[in-house]
Amino acid sequence: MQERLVRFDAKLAQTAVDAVLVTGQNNVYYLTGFWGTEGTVFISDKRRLFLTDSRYTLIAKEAIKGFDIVETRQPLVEIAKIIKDDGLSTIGFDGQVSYDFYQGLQAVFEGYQLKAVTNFVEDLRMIKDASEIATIRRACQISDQAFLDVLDFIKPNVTTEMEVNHFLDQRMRALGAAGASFEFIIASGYRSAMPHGVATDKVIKSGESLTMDFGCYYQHYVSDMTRTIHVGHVTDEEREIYDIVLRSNKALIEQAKAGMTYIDFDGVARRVIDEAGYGANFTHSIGHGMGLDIHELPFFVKTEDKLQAGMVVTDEPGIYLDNKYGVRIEDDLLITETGCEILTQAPKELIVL
Ligand SMILES: [Mn+2]
Repeated sequence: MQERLVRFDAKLAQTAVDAVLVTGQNNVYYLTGFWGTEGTVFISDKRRLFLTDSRYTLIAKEAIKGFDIVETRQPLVEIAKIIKDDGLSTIGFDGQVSYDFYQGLQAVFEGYQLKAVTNFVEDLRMIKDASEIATIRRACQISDQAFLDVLDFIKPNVTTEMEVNHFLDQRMRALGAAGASFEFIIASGYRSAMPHGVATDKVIKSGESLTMDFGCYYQHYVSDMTRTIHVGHVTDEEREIYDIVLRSNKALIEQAKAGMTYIDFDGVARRVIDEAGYGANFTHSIGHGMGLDIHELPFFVKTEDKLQAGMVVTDEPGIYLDNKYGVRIEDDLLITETGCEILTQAPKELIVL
């Protein structure tokens, strides 16, 4: 936590504001270790304030080090009082706050210049430290185990998508997860051609494919994994499509490392699918960063930005054939100086149940 505050202070020194107000729950947690719905952080070069109401004061005093803890139900008003004589002129805030909140800021901090510093903390969160990596690794292990277990649970022509959804959710909780990290995508047969087809009451039939995109929260961090399996039997075309997607996923694992541009990160995987003639059927980005949020920086828009060691990102190529079926395979990768480490270890050679 101290290391994170050191990085925060260094970024503050390089940014054209005198202080930053942090209000997002995950960002507050990242900086303080406090988890709760009511927490506000204010950091300038003179002070570190943490403000919460009486429900959380004891928790905050136990969890937080290096901040003055202030009990109040009006955090903004209280901050304005405390910093009155600090000589600050520009206050940074998260540009993703609501318009109502912004109006509140304007009223309370009259006389200060307010400046949106969107992604100030999210930029720091891109590079994971050792404890974050250990937590994400455990979240991935829980998903890996749930995947192995669901293979025994699925009965062709009997089990529904929703039952698979519930099984994965409950199994991961039993293994220590706090819950699902997003609304799972459990799509069988023709529905698997929808990249974001959430579970329905449809029965999974023999001869169909089944895409399961799921993950859990473990100690506030996420896992995010996709496996596609076939049920009953598999055609030559299905085998071929699966092989292309798997080769795409693996090609990226081979090459991903710190220093690679975002364009290349997407391009390495996409090239395999393009060359096989299915470029038009790979309709989404190769992946995204993950951590406290299921989707967080970096996002692989086509820029010359470079991967950095300590990023945790997904590698999730797919091919979707409308009205037929689709295949996606997703792993979570830790980027290192020399390559990457695969955090999701569930089998991904073609499985036919
Ligand atoms: Mn994903």
